[in-house]
Amino acid sequence: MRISRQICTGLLVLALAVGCGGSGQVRNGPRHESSDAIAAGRSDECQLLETRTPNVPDQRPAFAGQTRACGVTSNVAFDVVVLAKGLEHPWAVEPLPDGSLLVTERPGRMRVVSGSGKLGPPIGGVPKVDAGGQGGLLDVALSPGFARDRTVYWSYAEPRKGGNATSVARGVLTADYGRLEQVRVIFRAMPAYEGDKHFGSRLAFGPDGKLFVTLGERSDASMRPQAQQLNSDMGKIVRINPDGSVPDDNPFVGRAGARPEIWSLGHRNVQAAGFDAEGRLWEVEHGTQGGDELNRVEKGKNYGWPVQAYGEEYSGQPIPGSATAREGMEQPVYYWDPVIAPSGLQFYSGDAFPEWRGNLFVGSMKDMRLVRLVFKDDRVTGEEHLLADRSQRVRDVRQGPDGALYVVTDMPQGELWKITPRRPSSAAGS
Ligand SMILES: [Ca+2]
Ligand SMILES: [Ca+2]
Repeated sequence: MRISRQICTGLLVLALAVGCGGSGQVRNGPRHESSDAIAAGRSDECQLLETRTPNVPDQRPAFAGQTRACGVTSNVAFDVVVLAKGLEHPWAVEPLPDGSLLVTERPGRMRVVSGSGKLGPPIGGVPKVDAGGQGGLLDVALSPGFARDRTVYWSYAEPRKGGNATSVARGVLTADYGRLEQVRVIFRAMPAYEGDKHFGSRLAFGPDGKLFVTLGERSDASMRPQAQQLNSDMGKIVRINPDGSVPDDNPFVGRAGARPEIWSLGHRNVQAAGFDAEGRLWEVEHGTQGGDELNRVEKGKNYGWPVQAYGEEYSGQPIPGSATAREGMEQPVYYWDPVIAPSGLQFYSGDAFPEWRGNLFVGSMKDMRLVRLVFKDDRVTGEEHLLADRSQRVRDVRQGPDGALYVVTDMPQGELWKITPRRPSSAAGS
């Protein structure tokens, strides 16, 4: 091991953050290698968290630390309370001010679960969804003024002429949580398409009061090019006013042939988006195999898909016409090869876990865990995987007003978890 570590160190410039197996050797077992740390300009060694062979071993990151960060350990003791069970493919959890939680179930139901775990009945007034494949009732978000206006926003696969597409509706939640009233569809992504994949669909209100909506490119080869086309919402993040109208200061307002709601382009399928403590938008998107990405999203920028990407087709073939770096396109801040299949994110800012402040939590469906990322100067410097022992697909993670983290799992009998600091009286183990 000592010899291999020295060799790794010697090769660090070539190996960069894919580790010393970058030339394609099969690598087995845990390694204690220092290529990431040293390539990132540090003299300390670190243990890589990801030790599996990359899907595309000969691809090279654009900068040191863009993939395979050092493994880090929280040393934070926490309890996981299972607040609800038997949820059918829950897609989103949204904490309410009174300590209860709004949850969506993909077949088309929205419910409230009380802070003590009482599962409410389906809320009335939710329009029909096109449930099938990845489609159905998807995200939910509270109006920034929810305490006054009781308004709730949700995204869903809407049945349309010609197929379906992602839409956003809003409604006013009655005081008894029984119904949504004054329901109105405020946004319809265009065009419709006959398919059941890549609806995107996270909703995030910015500090500017605008609603950001993430949209997938519908997956099929015929639809992919639309991620680069400004006359389509596919593969975009859009920015709208809370009533669905388009803000005047969007980047493509007034450009002939461009849809004015577009904020950023070149996305594949974004199911995780949110704002950091500085009010900046980040997203995590599904790549093909070997290409999941973390991006910081800026106005009018192009994030590359399908002509700039890491990874390869599920067949193992190269992505046609794609390179890992192109002029004028944004590099991901971080990428995963192999992928984690990310959904849901939360920058932690609460008081319950001071050690986690500023960290980014991301759900992993494929590997069935909660991913924690540590940053320095907007680069990922550490990664930890939590809750892997539960073997459930983590679909969404949100911070409650109490500083607890709330997680839903995408299973036929999915669960809602509450993660809190370990009480002194509780048993050892997490
Ligand atoms: Ca949400
Ligand atoms: Ca990209």
